[in-house]
Amino acid sequence: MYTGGSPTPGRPVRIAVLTGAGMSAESGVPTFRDALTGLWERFDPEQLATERAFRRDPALVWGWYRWRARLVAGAQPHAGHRALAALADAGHAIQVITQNVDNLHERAGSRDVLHLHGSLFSSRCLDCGRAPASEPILERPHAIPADGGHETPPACAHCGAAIRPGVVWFGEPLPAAPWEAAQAAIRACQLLVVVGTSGLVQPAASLPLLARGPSQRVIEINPVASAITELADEHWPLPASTGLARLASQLSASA
Ligand code: BV8
Ligand code: ZN
Repeated sequence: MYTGGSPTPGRPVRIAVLTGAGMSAESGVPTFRDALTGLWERFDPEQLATERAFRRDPALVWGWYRWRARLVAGAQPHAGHRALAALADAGHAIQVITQNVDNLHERAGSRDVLHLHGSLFSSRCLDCGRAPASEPILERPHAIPADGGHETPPACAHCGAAIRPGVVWFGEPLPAAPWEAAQAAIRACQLLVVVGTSGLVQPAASLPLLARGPSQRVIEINPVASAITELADEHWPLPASTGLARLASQLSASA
């Protein structure tokens, strides 16, 4: 039961929501570790999601992201994504902060989503950093690669280097603006809801520590315990869609 931050009935609640790969699972988007099937099965995600892997075999890594982007394009936001968008429409001050690189929060109607780990849909040049004229990650022809994986990345029109996915790879710093804004939102929130993350990837996993103020509460929504659970005031052992729908109904009841 949300009994936190004692918002005044009828007054909007300041809510920060930190989501991980589990938030997209019910939309059919595999979690980060599940996204290694077929050609990529033999790889460790922490080895593949790196600049080093891309420089070593650009077609293997670009092919992996193209495959993941196709999965996202074919997926739909679920009731949990829509519940978050509805809470904002109902006047609550909601800041969605995601570790995910998909666009499901935006497609459900959430605005100003903070992407701590970048996005599949913001490719840029590996060397000069320029964005291509049009986003190539979903460009046709989807000539599905013969081996189901390798696809040569396009070349930068400016310098000729390879175009890379617009995600944050392991060993790369998080983008400063979303990172700063996420910390500020969590420090200022009355309620932090952590959804679908194992809490293993730093520095994102340290964010819940900023919501330990006396009038703040942390609720975790995850079918199983995670590294976040011990930091949370409440752990709801529920999938994201059910947990967020329940939160929305409790908040509208208290309004
Ligand atoms: C950095 C984009 C420094 C790419 C990603 C040793 C110790 C500590 C840290 C480190 C270390 N060695 C290295 C590090 C740092 C490293 C790190 O944390 N490594 C970990 C693995 C040990 N971090 C970094 O490298 C970061 N950068 O530190 O830079 C720096 C500073 C200055 C200058 C230079 C460098 C960058 C990290 C970002 C990496 N990029 N994504 C891509 O997507 O391909 S992270 C990637 O993995 C995802 O984005 C995601 O964030 C993460 C996976 O985590 P989760 O989201 O939690 O997903 P997971 O599958 O683990 O868990 C899913 C959960 O959902 C589960 O709990 C499950 O129970 C639950 N679930 C399932 N179904 C549902 C559900 N929940 C609800 N409903 C359901 N239906
Ligand atoms: Zn370039």
